[in-house]
Amino acid sequence: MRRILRAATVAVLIGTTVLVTAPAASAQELRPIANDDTATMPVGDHVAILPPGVLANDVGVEGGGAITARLIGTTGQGLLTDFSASGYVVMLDVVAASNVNTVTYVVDQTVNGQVVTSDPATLTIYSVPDANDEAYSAIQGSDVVGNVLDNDLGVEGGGPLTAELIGATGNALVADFHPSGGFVLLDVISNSTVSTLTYRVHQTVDGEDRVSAPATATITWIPKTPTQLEVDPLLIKLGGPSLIKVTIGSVSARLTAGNAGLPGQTINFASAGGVPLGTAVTDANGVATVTFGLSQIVSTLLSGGAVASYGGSPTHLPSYGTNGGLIGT
Ligand SMILES: [Ca+2]
Ligand SMILES: [Ca+2]
Ligand SMILES: [Ca+2]
Repeated sequence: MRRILRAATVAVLIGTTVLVTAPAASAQELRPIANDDTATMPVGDHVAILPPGVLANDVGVEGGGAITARLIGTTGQGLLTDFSASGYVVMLDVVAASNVNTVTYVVDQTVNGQVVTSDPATLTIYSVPDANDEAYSAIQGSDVVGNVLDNDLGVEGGGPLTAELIGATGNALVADFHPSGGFVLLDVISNSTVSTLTYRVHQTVDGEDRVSAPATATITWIPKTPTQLEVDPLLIKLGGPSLIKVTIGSVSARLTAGNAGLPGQTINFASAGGVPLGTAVTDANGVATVTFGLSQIVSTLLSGGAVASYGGSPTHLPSYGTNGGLIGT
């Protein structure tokens, strides 16, 4: 009697109307009830359903022992690597081409000293797009352009992937976030440290909208203040074999933050005596070079070397005078 009432409750939960009549239940009719389950698996990835797993919505006979799950069979291309009595299920999509996999199981339970078994139930695992995190970096005050879908994977045979922004953190302005996955972030206040964009991926598969788990793009903003600004003696070159014949020369400075060059930054060059040598913008390697003429060379030599500075404050080389000097032979 109790068991029948519980069965009716479950049926109502899944939206079916059941008329409960009340036959006298014999001991043999007291069996656990296994209810179907669904789960999603990122294509090319895996799904793990932690205990109670498939048993979470299953019903044991009251007064009986613990219910346990027992595998009957599977369909689909996914590789079932774990199926335990606790209801724990792990499936891998080793072929990265799954669409729908099923795992059929029954529930066993000891009731009145006898093991009784439910009717089979099926866990249906739908493959969904695999959204993966990614990382970008950009210099403070600049912008970063990227595409969150670049490293994401769709279900084979499904429609195109589209990205849906579900959250953003940080000071940078999200100037664009397009369903194609493309985004533009602007560090308009030039002091961002980290920005994140959290999104999910949609794909139409078999006429259904399959939705990925959320993934996050993390943008690390590199401080504009360089951690290192150096004039490399090897980068200081004069155009002739001797001082007398020098007509032109150049000096370079390398701007770095961490281990990376800082491209696109303006470096000011001057002699130590304050005579400007010019300005130059760092290249992809963070190196800026100015070329200067004879009078500047003389001035530079007389005042003891070249100095590079960066930003609004005169960031003179801490190593000036050793590796900051102008070298000429
Ligand atoms: Ca179940
Ligand atoms: Ca991604
Ligand atoms: Ca993944």
